[in-house]
Amino acid sequence: MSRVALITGITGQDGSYLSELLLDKGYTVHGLKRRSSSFNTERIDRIDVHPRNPDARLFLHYSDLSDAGSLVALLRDIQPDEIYNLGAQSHVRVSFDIPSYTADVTGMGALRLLEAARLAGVDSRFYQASSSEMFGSTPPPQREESPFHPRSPYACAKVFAYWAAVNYRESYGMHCSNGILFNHESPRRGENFVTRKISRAVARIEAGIQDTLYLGNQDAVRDWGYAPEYMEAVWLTLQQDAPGDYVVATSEGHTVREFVEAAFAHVGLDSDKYVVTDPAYFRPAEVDALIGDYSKARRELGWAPKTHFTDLVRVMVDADRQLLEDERMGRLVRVDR
Ligand code: NDP
Ligand code: GDR
Repeated sequence: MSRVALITGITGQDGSYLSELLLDKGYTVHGLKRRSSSFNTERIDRIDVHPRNPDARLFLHYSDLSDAGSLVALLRDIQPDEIYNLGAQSHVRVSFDIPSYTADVTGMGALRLLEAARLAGVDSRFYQASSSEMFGSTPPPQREESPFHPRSPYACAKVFAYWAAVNYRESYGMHCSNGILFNHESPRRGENFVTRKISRAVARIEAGIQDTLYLGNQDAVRDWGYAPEYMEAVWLTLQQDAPGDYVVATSEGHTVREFVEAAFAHVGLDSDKYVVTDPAYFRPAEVDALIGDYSKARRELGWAPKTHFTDLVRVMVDADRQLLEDERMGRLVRVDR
């Protein structure tokens, strides 16, 4: 019998990579998708989910982390072995504009899903996508024991969700684990996160169809890893006999400015000629430096990052150059690079 997983946030960057990883391992994968007025499954469209396909092992269901009843019904019907809660309003800057919504989906959504699992009586392992943003102003290196000091509504919501997962573990003996993931990027990263915004702009500037890249704070330090490798750590977390909480990171810090310079240099351009600071992208409170210590993940999960900063920049810029080329040639673009 193949194992069964439920992924919330399956249409996002991480959900798309995780679903591919689980399908490769023989799982049957169920994903929660939101009702939207436009198509929102672009990242997973390469996987055949048509109900007429007798071999399909990926199934999508309309639901929402704000809708408790639908979550209970889904869990009762699917009876998953593993639940991966990746769904969230995940943009930190936007969370200052829609704080209540962010708290409801990113924070309360996790609690609703935990409670739905309990009420549905499923015997599932539970993964909560926690974030390095929870450390906020706590200086690096941040590890599992480092204090949380969230600096945005998003981070506050993630702290709530983190403790909800711990609480269900302690209260009901559920196998609930948190992955405290530091920033991880890929060609599938949303275009309004800084790395993808930069890689896309570099490709467009090189092609002569964009003049300027407007950015906010370029002094922030982040620990950027490669998303597909982080999904390996996510899966490994739920394969442990005992639940636990794990920092997943590369332990390398770079400023946004360094990312910008490396990306422009990769195509032989000087970033100083194209980048303009726009205070509109500043945040009411910034997180200055996040650099994770992933020793526990290395020790207990046997996980370590393989792709480091320079390669990550190169992979992202080259993917956006190719994407642009495909668009210009009118080729059918599959988002599977
Ligand atoms: P994305 O923003 O790419 O994806 C978020 C997913 O959540 C999308 O599938 C989105 O659906 C879904 N979603 C949004 N609102 C709801 C809702 N109300 N109900 C159900 N689903 C919803 O994020 P990532 O893939 O980058 O991140 C995955 C998770 O990991 C998130 O929880 C994020 O906060 C967390 N995380 C991410 C890190 C990173 O560096 N990427 C680092 C640490 C934590 P739709 O496609 O319809 O918008
Ligand atoms: P972050 O990622 O806030 O770390 O959250 P983001 O890429 O949005 O910002 C990283 C840093 O870059 C600075 N920055 C800009 N950011 C954006 N988006 N746009 C800009 O124009 C810009 N200019 C400078 C930011 O101020 C910040 O310091 C991501 C998300 O995936 C979260 O869901 C996740 O939890 C954390 O990573 C870990």
